[in-house]
Amino acid sequence: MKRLVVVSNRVADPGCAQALGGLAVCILDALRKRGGLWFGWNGEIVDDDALLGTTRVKFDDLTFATTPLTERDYRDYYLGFANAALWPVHHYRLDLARFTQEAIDGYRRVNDRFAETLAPMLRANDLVWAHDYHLIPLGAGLRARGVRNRIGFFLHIPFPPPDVLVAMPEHEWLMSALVDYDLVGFQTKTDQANFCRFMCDFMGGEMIAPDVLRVGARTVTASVFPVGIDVDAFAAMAESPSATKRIQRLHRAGEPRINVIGVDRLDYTKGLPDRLRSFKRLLELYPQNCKAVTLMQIAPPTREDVQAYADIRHELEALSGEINGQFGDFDWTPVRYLHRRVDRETLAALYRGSQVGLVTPLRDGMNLVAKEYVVAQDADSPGVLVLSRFAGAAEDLQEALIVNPYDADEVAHAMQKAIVMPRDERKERHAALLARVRKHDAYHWMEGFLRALAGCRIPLAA
Ligand code: ADQ
Repeated sequence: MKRLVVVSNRVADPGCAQALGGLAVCILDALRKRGGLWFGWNGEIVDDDALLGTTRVKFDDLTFATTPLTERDYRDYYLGFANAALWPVHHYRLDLARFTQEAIDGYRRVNDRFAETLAPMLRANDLVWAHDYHLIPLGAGLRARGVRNRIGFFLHIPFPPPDVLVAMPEHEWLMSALVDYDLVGFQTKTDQANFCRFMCDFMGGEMIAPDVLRVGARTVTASVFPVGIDVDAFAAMAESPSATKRIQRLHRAGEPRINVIGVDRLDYTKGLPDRLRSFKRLLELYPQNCKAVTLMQIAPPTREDVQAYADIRHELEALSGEINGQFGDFDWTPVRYLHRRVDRETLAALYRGSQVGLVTPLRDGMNLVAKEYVVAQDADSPGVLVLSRFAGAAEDLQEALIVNPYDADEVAHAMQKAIVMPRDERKERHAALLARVRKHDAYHWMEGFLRALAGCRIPLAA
């Protein structure tokens, strides 16, 4: 089996297994099976270029090679281009995108440095797998340094329609870098189609086989690999005795009959203000829910150095205060908003103790919360998933109640339908959803990608 080299913006800390998300666990598992190397930023920021060394740590049979960023890199590459330009553009939010030359230069600089550091660590037969929008030009940087290995790239976020993408300065440079990979993986068919359309309409590419594009002298495979979760591990957490105790506590605390749950990083793509407005409409359109239904929204802070994130936080706090002020009573708080991280066991228990899972992003690559909610349910009396049509997960999870998150009344009606749904229908929908989540789990995703990458033709020498 070929050695695997994973490159991502952040490298997971293998010493904190409890804190790792499902994807990190599954990548670690693949690395353990094949033996491998994980390379990327260690999360530290230094103020001097002279301190930019690479640290190698061996953990079991794996090597973790990590490097810090300088303050300038953090500002320009990470905050400036990755999070203030690429993230909004890829989520169709040109209105929030900020483009500066410093940010683009910083993005080039860090990708170049990563390629320069990584290239000498590679062996002839390694499979190289780069992750996400922070590292789009990494493959091109490696090729420029003579690396001829199979290199794959997976985009965890959406790929926007060409007309949105062309509004971004330097999009040609950036997108032409993608064809230096042998395999580019997407979450959904929509993303794959947007990519192929862009390559054909704007870069002179042509489809030479299903999923295979020729662009200039390069041939690249573009396929769909929907991300999933570690189903058994998450189900075990939701069914553990400590989870059961937590659920009992949840129901004793405020005595709400029905709990609706939302769990998202506090990000403008997740549609949190629209979600609160939909909940308000639920209380207005179906007043019988007053004192009977609570929305618990867990939204930990993220990227707080970017202005758009501070704005969304204020908006959310104002809206939850407004709803609680207008509808709340001495013995009932309609919206419980927690602005912090929660450990995964508690999260699993909260999902299981909630009759409605509300996952309503305005745009999302996949959305793992939707899958976690399904897996955490008691199959004998499961809750109902209300899912945005703009989450990648909606392409597969068709037995959820699919909604348009921009339409507050539609979401309110769906919530009401979920609240009163007969048990037989809940069981039927849940069984179908669980089968889909199980089929496309984290291992299926990882194995599928690596098999496709290993099967790509070796690039010809220049
Ligand atoms: P994210 O935008 O981070 O991921 P998502 O897929 O929902 O979105 O994953 C979030 C993860 O963080 C979930 O595992 C969730 O349980 C966890 N989480 C959220 N809030 C938490 C809290 N308060 N406490 C603890 N854990 C919390 C990006 C893309 C997605 C894509 C994933 C994976 O934006 O579209 O699905 O990558 O490819």
